[in-house]
Amino acid sequence: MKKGNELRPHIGIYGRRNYGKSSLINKITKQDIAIVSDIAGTTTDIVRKAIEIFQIGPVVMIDTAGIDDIGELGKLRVQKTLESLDLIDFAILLIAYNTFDEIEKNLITEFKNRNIPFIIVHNKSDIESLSPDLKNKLEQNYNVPVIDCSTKNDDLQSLIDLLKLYIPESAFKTPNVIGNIVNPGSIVLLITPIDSEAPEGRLILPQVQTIRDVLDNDSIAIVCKETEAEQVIKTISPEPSLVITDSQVFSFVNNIIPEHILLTSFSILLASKKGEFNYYVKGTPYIDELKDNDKILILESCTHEVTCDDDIGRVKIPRWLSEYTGKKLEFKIVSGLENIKNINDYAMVIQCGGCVVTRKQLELRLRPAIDAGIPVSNYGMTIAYTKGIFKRAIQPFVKN
Ligand SMILES: Nc1nc2c(ncn2[C@@H]2O[C@H](COP(=O)(O)OP(=O)(O)OP(=O)(O)O)[C@@H](O)[C@H]2O)c(=O)[nH]1
Ligand SMILES: [Mg+2]
Repeated sequence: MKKGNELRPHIGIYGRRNYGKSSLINKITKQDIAIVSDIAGTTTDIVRKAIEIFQIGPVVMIDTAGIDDIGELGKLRVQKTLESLDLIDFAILLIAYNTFDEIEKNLITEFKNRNIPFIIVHNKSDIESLSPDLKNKLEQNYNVPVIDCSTKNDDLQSLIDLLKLYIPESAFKTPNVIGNIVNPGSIVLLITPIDSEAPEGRLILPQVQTIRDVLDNDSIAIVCKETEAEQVIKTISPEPSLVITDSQVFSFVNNIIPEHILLTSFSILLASKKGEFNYYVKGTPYIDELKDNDKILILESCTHEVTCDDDIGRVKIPRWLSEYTGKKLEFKIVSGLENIKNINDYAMVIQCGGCVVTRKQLELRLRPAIDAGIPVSNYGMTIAYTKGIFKRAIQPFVKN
């Protein structure tokens, strides 16, 4: 499935066929986005729509196929619906006709397994309103709000108010880590090589996001290529408090930036915004333990033509890791949300910066590896490690 809109909370709607999931999406978005019909199984594919909810801001709504679908194709649809749980920050469980049994219970178990907050919406109240007994029972059992509505008659304002209240702030606010490192007014020097692999006419997403973070922190961003970096360092006054470089020129930049100036890379910065920073810090030194024939799983989150330099995961990291360890290593690259099979076969997992995915998505992506006790690292930290500058590169994020 295509990803993107990494800063928007993703809200998924789940429930049985024909209960009004698509109607609900249309009502919330005030648009005819999803096909609605009285034939059960109308929605067969995941439908995503970026919308703006007043006071929450931009979100992505995800409509899914009914969780009770049957037959060969139906089972595949249910599987797709369950896979979409790895994308979302918040779920709406839609019920109707006061029906709540194993199907709904299992869905809630799936939400809970992934720490997905949710609310329960009883629809079609114009046909049968939510019984006070069921409402009480659900509210007590699950400790979540349960509301009654009709997508046919109601304006759903109370649902939108609930969403505002219940969507966790962490789903739409990414921490501004620059603010934890430097004071407002400080100069931050960003080093971005422009070589043949750089995308034509633009900067890649992690660089753009970092510039925005620097500005949000009322700091000053100076951007140059590595070829001008030494000159910039010598001429600007006061000197930069922090230098953020593209990992690929880490060694070079490490040599020209005086030791007392903090230095890190775009992807390590990203790892501290989202992802599993502490696990990466713990997992990266495992590089020294790698043995011949160990398998390394490289996870890249994006369709790279959009954002990243795919060469890093596919060519450079394998090369640098092999050179550094002197071992014969095997690499497997998995992109996007492609299924990861046999996680226990891997000695180590290395994740990209994840600039196009939400924090939650990255967290869920790495969970199987972390649960299996497999060391995880990320692109920036792995590169820093193989270049002997790991300690310096994570120093800005280590609390003294
Ligand atoms: N009376 C009444 N009918 C509704 C309500 N909400 C939806 N419907 C009708 O229920 C039928 C199914 O609605 P959909 O929105 O397509 O349901 P869905 O859950 O998306 O169904 P699938 O895509 O098949 O899983 C349509 O005929 C809707 O018009 C409601 O609140 N009241
Ligand atoms: Mg539908």
